[in-house]
Amino acid sequence: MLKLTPLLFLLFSFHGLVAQKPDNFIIILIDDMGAGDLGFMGAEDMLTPNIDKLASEGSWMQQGYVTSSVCGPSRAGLISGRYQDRFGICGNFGAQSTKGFPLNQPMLQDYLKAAGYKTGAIGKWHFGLAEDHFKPHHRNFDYFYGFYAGGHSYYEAASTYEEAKGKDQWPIHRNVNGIEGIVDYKKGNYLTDEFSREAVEFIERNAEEPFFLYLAYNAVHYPWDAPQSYLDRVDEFREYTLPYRRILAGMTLAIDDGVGAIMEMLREKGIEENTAIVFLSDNGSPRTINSPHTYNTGDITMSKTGGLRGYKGDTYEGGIRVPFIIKWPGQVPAGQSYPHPVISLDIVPTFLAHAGISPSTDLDGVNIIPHLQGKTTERPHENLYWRYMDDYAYRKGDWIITWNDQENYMKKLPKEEVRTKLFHLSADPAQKENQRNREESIYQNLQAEFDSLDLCFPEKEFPMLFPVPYTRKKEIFVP
Ligand SMILES: [Ca+2]
Ligand SMILES: [Ca+2]
Repeated sequence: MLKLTPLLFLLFSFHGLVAQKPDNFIIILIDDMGAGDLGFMGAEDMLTPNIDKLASEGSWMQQGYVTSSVCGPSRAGLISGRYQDRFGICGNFGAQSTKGFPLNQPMLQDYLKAAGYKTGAIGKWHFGLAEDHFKPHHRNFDYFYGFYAGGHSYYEAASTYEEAKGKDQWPIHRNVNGIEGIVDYKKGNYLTDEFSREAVEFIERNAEEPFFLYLAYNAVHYPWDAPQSYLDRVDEFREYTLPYRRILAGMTLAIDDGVGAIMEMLREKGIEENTAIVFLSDNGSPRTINSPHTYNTGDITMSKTGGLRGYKGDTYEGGIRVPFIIKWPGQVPAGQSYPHPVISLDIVPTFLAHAGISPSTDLDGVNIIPHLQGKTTERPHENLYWRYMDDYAYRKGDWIITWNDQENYMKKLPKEEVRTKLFHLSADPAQKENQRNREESIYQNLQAEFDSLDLCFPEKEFPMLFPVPYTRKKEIFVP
């Protein structure tokens, strides 16, 4: 009997006997972009014509969440479709860490490569580097161009790890088909432009295949720096009073150019209509230079939260709600702003559903397409969970509870006195009115649901890769 590979099977099962290839998948992940940092989301001082166009040609998520308020855990949730606390990731793998993303937890590319997709990762890896098996060329990425650690200089890269130590100038790798290589990086080249160029070339090379491209810019993360050419263009666009807002605008424009170049290559190759693009940030605005040292909504920092409370590192909305766009011709309505909560966990199940792949484990996300198409008016998620070290949040409907250590270190409150707050997000999206005293039973209900989930993590087949959060398995913050 003829044995079909999963991909061939898919072709026949989805399209009858017409050998039409499945759609391509691109994830464009930005590092530390706030919900107030894009033109179409209301940032009048940001020049983002290509990203704005992407949003107008697709749907953008009014309540687009990620699973963590910092880089590493957020990426782990996105790439697995599961809350990363399930498999022990509740912190960042630093450059010196001996740990990495668990081998027994599938990532999106593991599924897609097995189904015949060409897989490419470009940019920041951040899933571990201490052992070979943590690295992208051993995790089913046919092609990788980028760096393994969490932060990087935009203009310089060393050729050895010894040389790079302490400078965030890690070697830039180009790994092809399982062979690791180090690039002779030309000093002065701007890393954002290099990643864009690599992404465009990956698409050009693989236009005939079904492909998956994971493009993880390290911009607009620290160190904040943009070449003069981008600064000149944003200066032409408008005047900036905050010098770092101007630099951020330049860095953002570089990403926008990259998005434009990717779209152009898709059109040139005639695959724009057959390619899904998800664009999102890994966490909210960082507290940065010019930061107001206040725990409340600032919106005068370099990066802006768009009026949301809190920043990167907080489980307030400003830390976990991000710009989030899906453009997918024929699948996702154009020009829609989708009102219900959507989370990065939904990307894996959405792509796998299209590719006809059944995941080998339960996923926390859902296939978002029927929701975006209006085939169901139900919310994709009734409950959502967040945990980052001591911080946590749990949303049920429009109620959310949240505990944040920022009040410990910013307001100098002893941890024991920092209380969990309750907000109603549709009535109070800026989280100004703590409703806990008025709605104690709602609070108790959400807290109990949060605890019952949180106490199960990590699941028994996974080690805890970071110190157990202080609040887990204790009830010291629950009166
Ligand atoms: Ca980040
Ligand atoms: Ca925090």
